[in-house]
Amino acid sequence: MASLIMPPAVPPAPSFSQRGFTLTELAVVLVIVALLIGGMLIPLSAQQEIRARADSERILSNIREALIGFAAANGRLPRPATSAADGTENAATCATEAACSGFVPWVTLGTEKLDGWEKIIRYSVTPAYANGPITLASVSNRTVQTRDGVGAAIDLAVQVPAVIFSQGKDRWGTTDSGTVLADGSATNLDEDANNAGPTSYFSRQPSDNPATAGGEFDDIVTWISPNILFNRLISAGRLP
Ligand SMILES: [Ca+2]
Ligand SMILES: [Ca+2]
Repeated sequence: MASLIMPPAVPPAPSFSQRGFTLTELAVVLVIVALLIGGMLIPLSAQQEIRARADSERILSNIREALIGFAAANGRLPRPATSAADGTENAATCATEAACSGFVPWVTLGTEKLDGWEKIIRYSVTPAYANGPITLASVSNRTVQTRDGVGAAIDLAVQVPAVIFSQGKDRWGTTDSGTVLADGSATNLDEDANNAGPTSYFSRQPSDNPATAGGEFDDIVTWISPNILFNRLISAGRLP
């Protein structure tokens, strides 16, 4: 009788949870945990610094676009802000180069006032581009230099209508409430030049080394190309 023959007992297969982890698996898990903790321990200050820098670059880019839009709508660039507390453009035309160098007119432009370190964004514009309508004959006079391989100052951009920059995390800057922050270095010549303006600026790789040419540097400098500006003004029907 076939029904009396019992099938052989099959032992249940061990489930994953029952057999536990092998030493190899544990080692892999420990390595992954170590990597995760290591990633979190990349100094928080360094992560914040990277974020503040990226924020500042995005803000400067937005402001540059807003300036070009303002020029398309008005035929000229705006003058700097009235003051650290008043972000409307200065009502008075710029009588000097220095009068056309100050803070970005954030209210007039509808842009951010502060960079990633809560410092007011700086702005310097050629008076001829801010006091009246821009023509194809308008000559802009801001310059941006950098440092070559041996540390000499070389031109990066000349005849620039406007320069927009952040003074970075350290050395110089103005807080939201208008407090001017200390320079704090006798060797940061390129940052000193940016702070003083009004027509010559530096854009360089960041450095904490006082002995490097131009000294310590963490400013983020951007500018408007005259040719892009002319192009946009022609597209807007502001120039022939
Ligand atoms: Ca700085
Ligand atoms: Ca200095």
